[in-house]
Amino acid sequence: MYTRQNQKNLTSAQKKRFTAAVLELKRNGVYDAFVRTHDTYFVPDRDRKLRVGHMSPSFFPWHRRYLLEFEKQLRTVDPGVCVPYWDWTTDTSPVSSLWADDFLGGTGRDGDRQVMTGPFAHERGGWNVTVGVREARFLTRNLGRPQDPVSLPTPAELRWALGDPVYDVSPWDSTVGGFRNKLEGWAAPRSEHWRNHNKVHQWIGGHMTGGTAPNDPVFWLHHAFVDLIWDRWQQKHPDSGYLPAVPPPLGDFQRGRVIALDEPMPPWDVSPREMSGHQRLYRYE
Ligand SMILES: [Cu+2]
Repeated sequence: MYTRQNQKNLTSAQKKRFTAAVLELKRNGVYDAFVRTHDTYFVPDRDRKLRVGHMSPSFFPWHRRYLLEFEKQLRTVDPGVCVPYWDWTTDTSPVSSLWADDFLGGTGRDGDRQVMTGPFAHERGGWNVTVGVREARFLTRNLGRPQDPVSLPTPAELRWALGDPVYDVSPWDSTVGGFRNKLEGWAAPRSEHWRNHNKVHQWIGGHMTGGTAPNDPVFWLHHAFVDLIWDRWQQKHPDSGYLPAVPPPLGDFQRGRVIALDEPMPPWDVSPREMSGHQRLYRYE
């Protein structure tokens, strides 16, 4: 049992241990295997195949397992480390301690968006992007997208998602509401495309906007908060649960494309039911 902390409360020693463990996983090749897995399972609606990681009900349990696997690897490097979370509804500044030189480093520079500060700056030698490389091997960010500003989700926007007592609704994709889609962030009026989780990816910019988003270590802190939000929703709606409870019926367009409560979520042999609680493994503080 261990405790995932709010990143803003970490001591400088804890930050150092976290980034050192991440850098070690990068060095030994484990990190890039995780980036590849995320990219492989980044399957959009338009692809007529199984969607397990995104745009589908198993978004939460799939990422919970994904974070747990990553955290397990971190803890083999340093048993005192776990994934912190970033509450992006309250810690909204592009110059907060999260983006400081002693933690994740800051935004990218003008022009090529290259991150120049912190332990993941390319020039420090420890952070080569190898998966999903377009042209450059350095990490990119564009915090807040100043040339066309986006803002982080507000507490009200998060409450809007948390207030929905229905976990997810047919057709189980990116087009309609339900807590999962409101939080994942595809359900939006035409005037504004992103909500909550997706908006955070857009606010960070650079590598965080694509299927290889875990190239940016802030991915883990973002998704730990998403994982915590799933907890909050469960506490708020104790009589609600994961849907669909059973696979869509024969003839349903989404049959074979989404995961029901007791079906395994590749690449693991674990179901959403088995991932719907974590209290014996870790807690949030
Ligand atoms: Cu994400």
